[in-house]
Amino acid sequence: MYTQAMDTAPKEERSALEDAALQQRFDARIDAGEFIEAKDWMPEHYRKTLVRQISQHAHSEIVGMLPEGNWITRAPTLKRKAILLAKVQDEGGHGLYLYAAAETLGTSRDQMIDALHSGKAKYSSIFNYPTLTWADVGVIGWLVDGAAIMNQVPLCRCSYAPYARAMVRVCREESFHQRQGYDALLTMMTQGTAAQRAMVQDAVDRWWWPSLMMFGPPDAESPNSAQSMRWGIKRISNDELRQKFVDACVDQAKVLGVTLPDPALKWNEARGSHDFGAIDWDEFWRVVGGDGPCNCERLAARVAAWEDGAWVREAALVHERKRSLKEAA
Ligand code: FAQ
Repeated sequence: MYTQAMDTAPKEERSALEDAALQQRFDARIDAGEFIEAKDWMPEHYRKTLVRQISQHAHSEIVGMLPEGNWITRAPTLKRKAILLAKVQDEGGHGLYLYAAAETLGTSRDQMIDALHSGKAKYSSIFNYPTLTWADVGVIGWLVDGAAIMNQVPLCRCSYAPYARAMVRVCREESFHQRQGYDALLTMMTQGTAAQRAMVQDAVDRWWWPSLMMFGPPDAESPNSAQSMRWGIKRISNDELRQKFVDACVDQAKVLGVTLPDPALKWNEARGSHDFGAIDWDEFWRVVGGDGPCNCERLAARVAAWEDGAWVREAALVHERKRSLKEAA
């Protein structure tokens, strides 16, 4: 399929001296906080890092449609069904903005989808957990979208402009997603039965730790962070974002009337933040490595959706051929 990439002169046509000058100018622009556009020169490593992160992000959005999509037919009211339908559709849209942003870097949609389907590309660990009850849908909105916003607001200032622009729109929509989840939980906690309140607490118990893992490994064990921060791709570190998320959730949990499942969670006056317990990083790496509760199911669903959609892609191509023939005539 087509790509929107715009490249500068091929590498072999440029001298080492020219390359050094381009690199110097690029570094100066990054240091000055300027945005880099698709047509601008950029180092190959910067381009590859962006393709990796943006495509992983896009994959996360479309795989992320699956756990919640599981509940569309079983939403408790028409209002909740309409909200959930719109939310899942938004996630598909986020995937599209992000694939389009990655395409500007010279990689095709087909290459990215291939990498996902063959298991070469990563997507967020969080979507490999099952949605067992309706409360899980609310908790995904509150915690998973909440973590996503915490991580993604700084990406609106990412040095690569097409990614930053996509993130502005994504973040606006994510904040509605977070609120609808919180609202669904609040309804169950304040107007629901004891069984519904227990269902919410159970969902919080299962999603809390995986939500903290969404921010990625600790800074000291994050191989990409230092360079990505130097380039202004990431603006705030994995650990700092995780801490901000924990601090924000504590009060929200109090208002909801749920307990966060961490006995070590407590306010630390000296740090002005909450201390929290140890994250099970073995579990995180197992899930990232493909051995989570739903990895096989998620990938199989994506591959099946791709195969089932082949006729739509063929029809779109035939339609486009006919349209351009007509135009030429
Ligand atoms: N899951 O060196 P770092 C959403 C990998 S969207 C799986 O720290 P980096 C919306 C990482 O890729 C959620 N893998 O890496 C929604 C790297 O592997 P690689 C997705 C993870 O890139 C809500 C390795 O570990 N959001 O939720 C994870 O500097 C509800 C070492 O890590 C984004 O993608 C993980 N959790 O930092 C949809 C945001 N964490 O590639 C539906 C953009 C790390 O070297 C319903 N991405 N890894 O082989 C980012 O901000 C960054 O890429 C991080 C990771 C922070 C995720």
